[in-house]
Amino acid sequence: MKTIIFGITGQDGSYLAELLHDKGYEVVGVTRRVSVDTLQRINHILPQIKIVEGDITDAFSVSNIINQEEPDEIYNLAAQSHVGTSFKQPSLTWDVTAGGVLNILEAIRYSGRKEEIKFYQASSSEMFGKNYTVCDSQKYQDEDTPFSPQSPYAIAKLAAHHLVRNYRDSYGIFACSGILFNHESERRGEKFVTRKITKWIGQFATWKGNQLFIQKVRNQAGEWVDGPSRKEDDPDMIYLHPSDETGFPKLRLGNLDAFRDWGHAEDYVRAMWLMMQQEFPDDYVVATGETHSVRDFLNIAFAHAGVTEWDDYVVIDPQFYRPAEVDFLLGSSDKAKSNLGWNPDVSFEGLVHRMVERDIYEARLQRAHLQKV
Ligand code: NDP
Ligand code: GDR
Repeated sequence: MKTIIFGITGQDGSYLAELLHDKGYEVVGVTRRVSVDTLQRINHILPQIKIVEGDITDAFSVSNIINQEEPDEIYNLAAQSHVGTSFKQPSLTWDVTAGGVLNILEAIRYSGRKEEIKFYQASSSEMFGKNYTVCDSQKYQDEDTPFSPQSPYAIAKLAAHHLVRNYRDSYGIFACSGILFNHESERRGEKFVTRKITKWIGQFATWKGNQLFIQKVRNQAGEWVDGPSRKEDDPDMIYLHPSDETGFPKLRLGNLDAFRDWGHAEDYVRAMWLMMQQEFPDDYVVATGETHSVRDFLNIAFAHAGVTEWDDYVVIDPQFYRPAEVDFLLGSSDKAKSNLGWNPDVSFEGLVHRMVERDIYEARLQRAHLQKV
């Protein structure tokens, strides 16, 4: 079996490449030319996979790759995937996240092998936006919940979602969409809220050799007191000692009251593969069935690093608020559970703990390295 993964350098792409390689697939990953190294997440499996250059907004490169490689399965994980950024770069988001999918579908349609290629599209819970279903006073989203996208990203994903269904119905292409709820990991992009938090904790933990978290600090009078001391003139910085000239910048976040259904990416790429092994293509919600606020995430992440009161470490910054917000996501994966036999293995707490531990470890490693050079 041969597969093409668009978006192989991303969080999900790296886990999916590992999974498919372990299952014996010949894996071809598509990467675009950028001025920095984007291969960090797949460096460890590079010798076992093939990398080709392409960009999903370039229809010619997409169809050339599909024609030359003759894959059995194509996974499209490529997107401008940051919701906040989509408000700032809506046109680019549209071209990549919606237009790119059309390019792949058209390339499959005219490949001369459309009956032999299976296609997976990464749809998103963001497509539900503010909508949810209510049953027995329980709020949730499933495959029957109407969509109400709230951002250029979600609108582009919804256009792509409809394209996939349309190409399935019109041309008989085995095309399916996974409506995946938020999934994170130690490899999550650093601009998403979960990783932003755990990365900050890791950096702060190792700042000046801080044995995170020092709950007792000296105040101006030289007495040991609870919590970080602050210089009056700069409330955005943390000073662990009154004599500190330079402080550590506080963690700056936006809306802490948004609720998300957060799982681990390793579980979610397994669901993608399972969808592609079915006799008929279909769309599936993939979620844990639990919802937590950003505030809950902060509570567990800081607690795991030894801090129960994190208010003094966090600043609410309006620049991280979005023009329109999605307040509540909680997915029901009953269909995926019964049809695919899929269940998540990693709990919410387990996810947060893994991310915190890895970021503290990596920050310490980096610090140890810096001390040697
Ligand atoms: P990432 O942002 O980590 O990865 C996105 C990938 O898309 C990267 O490999 C990126 O390449 C690639 N890419 C971006 N633009 C282009 C382009 N023009 N041509 C080719 N490749 C491009 O996302 P995730 O791994 O988290 O998510 C994977 C997919 O699933 C995305 O489509 C996302 O929208 C969707 N999704 C994600 C969820 C989540 O919670 N993670 C939930 C629901 C849906 P580069 O490295 O060069 O930037
Ligand atoms: P989301 O993820 O928008 O759900 O999209 P993100 O982690 O960006 O935001 C989650 C919630 O946290 C709030 N928030 C902040 N978000 C970011 N990024 N930075 C902050 O500082 C911050 N402070 C608070 C947000 O407002 C939001 O409510 C992710 C992406 O992976 C999409 O590609 C995917 O489709 C969806 O999940 C499902």
